[in-house]
Amino acid sequence: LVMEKALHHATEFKLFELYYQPQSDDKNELIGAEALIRWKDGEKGFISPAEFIPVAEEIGLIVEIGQWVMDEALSQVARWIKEGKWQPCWRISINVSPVQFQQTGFLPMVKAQLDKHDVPASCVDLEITENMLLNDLAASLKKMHDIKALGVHLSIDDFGTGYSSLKYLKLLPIDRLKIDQSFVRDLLEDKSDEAIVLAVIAMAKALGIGVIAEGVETWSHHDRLREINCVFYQGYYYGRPLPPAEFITAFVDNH
Ligand code: G
Ligand code: G
Ligand code: MN
Ligand code: NA
Repeated sequence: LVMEKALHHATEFKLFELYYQPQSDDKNELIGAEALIRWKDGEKGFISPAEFIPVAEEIGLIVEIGQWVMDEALSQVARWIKEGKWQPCWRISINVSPVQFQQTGFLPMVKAQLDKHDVPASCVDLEITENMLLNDLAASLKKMHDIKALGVHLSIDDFGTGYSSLKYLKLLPIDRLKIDQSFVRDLLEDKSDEAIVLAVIAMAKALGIGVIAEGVETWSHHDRLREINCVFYQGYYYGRPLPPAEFITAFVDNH
């Protein structure tokens, strides 16, 4: 209840921030960034989204918060494009909650945000999770196709941890799979995890879908992933999520 009240307050007064984490390719070139919400409470310090997003979903506030995230990320990227800090081929990845995706207002909201901001739709990547497809596959598929028709990209976040069947993969208009960090973490020690990552990369390639490995923390992980033909990467090894100005200093200005 305390958390609910604080969340209402934070949403009303826009007390959230977005941090940006770099995503790169096998030549170590930037290909985009994931926007990650941060909430700094005066007393408690940073409260993790892993803690407050589920509460926001439960009380429906996630719809408003999700809209704020999209508005903020697109204003930021529009500014960066104007300042020559963001290349049009880079993508801004935005996390979408299943609760948000299922709203009838979701597609109009995305469309309105694209109209409002000077950002090409092709710069936008929406991260959805496998589990949001379970409720009503036909309706979800239609919504995904409508989103794609706007020119926006779609990724499956935390791939491998959900319940989706492989047969959906060929149906879904998906641009990228984000291999969950749990598979990447033990890649070097655990033969099964390595086999899974290898299989996902091969399968995605055959289906014409990109793959991004998440949670890449060390050079050894990066090196092994390269050996098995992974092309896109994200993780602390390349960079942690940072506030906007620091993101630009670290990953754009100094490259
Ligand atoms: O950034 P961090 O590791 O603290 O994120 C924890 C969890 O919160 C992750 O599952 C991440 O996807 C989620 N998350 C971070 N930012 C957002 C956001 O803007 N919207 C939603 N729906 N989830 C987010
Ligand atoms: O669920 P999702 O993939 O959106 O969550 C992304 C979360 O993973 C973010 O909160 C981010 O802070 C975190 N993250 C990003 N890179 C790494 C990493 O290399 N290691 C770990 N442990 N977490 C990471
Ligand atoms: Mn994500
Ligand atoms: Na993920």
